[in-house]
Amino acid sequence: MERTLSIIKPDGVARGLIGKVVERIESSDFRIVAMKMLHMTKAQAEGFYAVHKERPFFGSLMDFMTSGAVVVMILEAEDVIAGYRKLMGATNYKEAEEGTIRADFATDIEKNVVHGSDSSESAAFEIGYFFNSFEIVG
Ligand code: FUP
Repeated sequence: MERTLSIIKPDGVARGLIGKVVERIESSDFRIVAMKMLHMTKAQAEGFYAVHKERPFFGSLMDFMTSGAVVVMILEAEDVIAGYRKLMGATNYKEAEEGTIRADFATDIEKNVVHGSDSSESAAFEIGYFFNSFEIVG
């Protein structure tokens, strides 16, 4: 069993897409073992995306990720890191495969509705960033 961190980003929450994203996650047999809603501060978003801090889009990404509430979840399943990234589709929604969350709902390379960890190392960091052990169901 593997775990990954999923975020429904501020655009997804503001556009009323929480239910649609959760439906796709559950239909894929990814088990939600933790879930909460929060509004990140600048410092929290900067810590989360620290790997991107030298990238030209970093400032804009920080403004976006702190612009509203997000829903963070831990998903559990076999090969869920790769499986959830497949369900999300490519970062650039124009390159995302048909039927993926980003192909169907994203409006912009930045406002791409969802986040998912890209490796077991980042999943471990990202899960620990948002959740403590008491917030994860067995
Ligand atoms: P992903 O793992 O698919 O979320 O993509 P990255 O980790 O490469 O990028 C993180 C976020 O930065 C993306 F979700 C959107 C934003 N981004 C841009 O705004 N412009 C870019 O050119 C690349 C990424």
